[in-house]
Amino acid sequence: MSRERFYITTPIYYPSDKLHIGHTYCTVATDAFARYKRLRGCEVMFLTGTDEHGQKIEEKAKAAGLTPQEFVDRIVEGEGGILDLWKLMNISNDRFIRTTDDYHVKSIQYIFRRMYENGDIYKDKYVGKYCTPCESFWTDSQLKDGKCPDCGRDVTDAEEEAYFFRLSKYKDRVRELLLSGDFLEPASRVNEMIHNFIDCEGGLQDLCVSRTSFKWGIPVDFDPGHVVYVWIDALSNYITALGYGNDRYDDYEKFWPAVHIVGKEIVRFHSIIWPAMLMSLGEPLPKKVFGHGWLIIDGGKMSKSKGNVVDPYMLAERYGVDALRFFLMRTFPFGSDGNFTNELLLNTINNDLANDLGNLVSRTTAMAQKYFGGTLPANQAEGAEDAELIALASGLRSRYEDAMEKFAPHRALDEVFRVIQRANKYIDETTPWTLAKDMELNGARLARVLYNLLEVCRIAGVLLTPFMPESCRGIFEQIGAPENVRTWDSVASWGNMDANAAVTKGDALFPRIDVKAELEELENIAEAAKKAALPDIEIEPQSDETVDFDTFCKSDFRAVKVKSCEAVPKSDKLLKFTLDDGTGKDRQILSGIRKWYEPEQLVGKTLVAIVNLPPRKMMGLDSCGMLISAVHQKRGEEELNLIIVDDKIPAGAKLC
Ligand code: ME8
Repeated sequence: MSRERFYITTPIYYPSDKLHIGHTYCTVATDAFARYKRLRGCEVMFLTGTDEHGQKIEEKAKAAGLTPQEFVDRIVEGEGGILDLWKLMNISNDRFIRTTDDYHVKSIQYIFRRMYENGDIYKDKYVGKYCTPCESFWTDSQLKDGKCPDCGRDVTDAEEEAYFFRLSKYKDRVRELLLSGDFLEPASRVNEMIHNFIDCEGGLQDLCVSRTSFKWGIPVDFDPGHVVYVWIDALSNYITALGYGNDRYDDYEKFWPAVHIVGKEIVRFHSIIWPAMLMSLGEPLPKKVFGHGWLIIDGGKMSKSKGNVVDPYMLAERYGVDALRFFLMRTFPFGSDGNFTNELLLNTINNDLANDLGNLVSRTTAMAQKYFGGTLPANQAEGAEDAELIALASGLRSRYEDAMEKFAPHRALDEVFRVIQRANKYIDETTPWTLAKDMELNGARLARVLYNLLEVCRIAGVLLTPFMPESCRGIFEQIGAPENVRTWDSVASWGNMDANAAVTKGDALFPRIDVKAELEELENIAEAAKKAALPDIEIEPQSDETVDFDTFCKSDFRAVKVKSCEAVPKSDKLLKFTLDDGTGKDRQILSGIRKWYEPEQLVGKTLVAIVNLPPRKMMGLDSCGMLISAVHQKRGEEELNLIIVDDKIPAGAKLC
């Protein structure tokens, strides 16, 4: 009998920047589903990749002084890039597609041509707004206050020749699909799609699928001025990666259709446009689209500009890949949004992993070592406390399966942890350390208690493997579980652990975290990252306000020579200058530039001061005028440079 096949995909991500915890969340979830299906014996194809074309990438590459291909290569394959991130996160994808791969390009041209030839793609005019300096087309909804969203300038009405996909033709079939069974989940998204995009005013509109205003895309081979506009290019990856329309792979018949795991903001593309494209091509429709929620921060979206993007590399390196994978799956119900906080992360690691799971394994293995030298005797005695634990653990696999089949990993984990917590309670109930006081009398009972605990560790280990592959391997090694009891079948029933397994006590699987200290540290790291993301040098924009010449002339700027300069006691900002201003009398000015200068280095220098400001007191001292500095921001911090002029300028010379 051939094995059940299962094809699962993540979205293909834009390599326009480093990926963040949100992308990691989706990929880890998809990885857990893929590993779960493999554990069940399915033949799995797990695909992820990158969506590399489009105007945004073209612009970013230009700003970085690179060709678009060089730019995406760096983000995808470069050090610390997307491939590295998935390797670090232990992602088990079978294939990785890049939309710039030759075979994909060829397939897209084939798909586009087929849809053109069957009449579902036609040429028409795209009516929009055009920004001449940016050479960009915009739709009305893209404009910001009626102006170009990039440069803020006026736009003009314009037309561009473009190809359109006859999406409207598939309206009824798509509606039917959305309403059928569980094609789109969570179910709440079905009404949202129908209401917002199909039964809305204007109904389902045809879709613009080509552009002539930028170059970074797959050329339409029969009309080379056009490039295929993103969604046909991107969505088709799910079949081109199997060999559809190319001879690179030959897995289409074998694996299609897929389950698509996507974020909620692209559910529309996957549940409406993608099925309609497949209908046009006469191909089978996807098995399912699951729209997961967003990880949000302080109630809002993560964004580079807000400087609150959470870095998965840093968290995985600090707390462990498995701990991070686990946290993401355990904490946020998969279909809903979840608020990410460092505190939640650290507390989940401490409570679930260090306390509940880690303690169960370490207490069990330590006691098996201490009381029986690592191997339990065959002579074991059941007790009254056993039944409840065994019943709960015996039914775990089917409850877990139910949750995983419904794409509810948080619920599957909840079931596992209920059993782990019950086992910890069982330790308190059976008090093995008391039993150990009289081994002759209670040795057999103690052996059974420890066997039951090892068995819970094993069952939990098997079911946690899709989430924490490495840590579970560690659990199996410590409890001495060989390969044949690490399988899906072996957790269908209780008691498959060998009674005489060799238990070893290893290192703590999940060290406890000092939450307070770590929160501070994470705060510092975030601050530093925010700073690093700031522009190197920033200068204040020039003023729009004009000043009339007479007013300007009233400001009396003079060259002044520094006779002496000293720090003002008790002030960390001020320097006190005694200046020769050409009048024959000393002038005293206080200036807040101590941070940038040593007083002695300024003595003898010729500076510029405005001398007709009213005198003011600072730290009890008179300051008569102000020294002029140039100011700019360096990585978000103000920096001042005194204007130091040529020493041949005599003291008191007027600047005008
Ligand atoms: O949309 N929380 O790529 P993309 C949870 N190239 N998930 C998040 C997230 C967050 N804060 N931020 C991103 C694209 N994601 C297209 C897809 S598919 C044919 C083309 C995840 O780089 C989520 O899965 O913007 C979302 O759908 C995806 O990243 C978007 O990635």
